[in-house]
Amino acid sequence: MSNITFTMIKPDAVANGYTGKIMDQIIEAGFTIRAMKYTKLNVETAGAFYNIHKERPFFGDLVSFMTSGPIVAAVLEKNNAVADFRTLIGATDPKKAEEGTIRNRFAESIEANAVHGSDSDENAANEASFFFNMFERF
Ligand code: 3AN
Repeated sequence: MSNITFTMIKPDAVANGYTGKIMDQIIEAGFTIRAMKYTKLNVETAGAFYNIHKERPFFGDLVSFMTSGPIVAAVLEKNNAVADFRTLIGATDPKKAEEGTIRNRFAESIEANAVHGSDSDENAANEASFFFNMFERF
């Protein structure tokens, strides 16, 4: 059972004005914000963040999409955070995301899919410390 997960509101959702609605749905679902920032990835930082996907055919497109505009990064706390957050956001492909999930409500496509959510406790810890130092987490 993990207590933290890491999320990003991706450039599509920020540009479409959904930041507030998405954060509201996250908080309503019982997550507490432990760190948050509005920032923009560049080719180097996005490439490092998605390093595990570097051999995938969509890697180049993913990096250019994720650097196309500002994002909101956050560390969230809740019991069973990783699994519960992935349930809240829905499937990677919004066409397959369940009704009412964040991706069902706000995502455009499998690439522009509104939010990121860590897929394991180990990745949650790594991703949180990639974005936030100890003075930025409360
Ligand atoms: P998730 O974000 O649901 O954990 P991953 O880790 O498989 O999904 O993929 C990371 C990101 O790569 C996705 N959020 C999505 O933006 C992008 N992605 C995944 N699969 C594809 C695909 N087939 N085509 C384009 N982009 C993809």
